[in-house]
Amino acid sequence: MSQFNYTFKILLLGDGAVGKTALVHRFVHGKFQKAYLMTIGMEPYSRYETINNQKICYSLWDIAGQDRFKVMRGMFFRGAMGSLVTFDLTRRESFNNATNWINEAKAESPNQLWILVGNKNDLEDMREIPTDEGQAKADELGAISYIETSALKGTNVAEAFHLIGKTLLETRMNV
Ligand code: G3D
Ligand code: MG
Repeated sequence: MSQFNYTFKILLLGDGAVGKTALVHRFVHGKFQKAYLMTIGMEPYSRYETINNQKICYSLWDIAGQDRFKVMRGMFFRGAMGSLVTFDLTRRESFNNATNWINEAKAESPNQLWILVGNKNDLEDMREIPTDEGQAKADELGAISYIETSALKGTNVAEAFHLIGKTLLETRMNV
């Protein structure tokens, strides 16, 4: 028997350099690391928590964003229950591409829940995407939420993962 009541497979998606590895690292290890190696293919992480007396394993799949890894991504996407679709608040292109990311992931696991994450909100002077635009896109594409984070400062990072975890737990416990 598993020591967990639930294991949630959650993907980190988004263009290269939006901060996926920094976010997952912040959530799992509680700190920001200055220099990251570029993610090759996929890097697995896990964190365990008890929510509503249920032992949860977050199985986090940090997916490489670069186009050259595209061929191998489909197999990582299979069976995903949730995604953090991440963009960089200071780079509009990464915001536009969020649509492609969720479409690509939903093609493999259509029933997953996802949230739209605008990362690097510590760089307020360089911001290109206003909050209401992020919120509008999340609503339009059917995300359960829009959240702005800073992996550097730690702002809203745990909240983003918990939002997915709690919603998954509620939907699983009610079936
Ligand atoms: P990725 O996994 O999406 O490819 P990384 O992105 O986590 O490797 O981060 C890419 C770059 O953005 C890194 O900078 C990292 O330090 C920076 N970064 C990540 N999150 C934040 C954040 O919240 N705020 C700020 N200011 N920077 C962030 P380098 O310089 O190493 O390329
Ligand atoms: Mg990475």
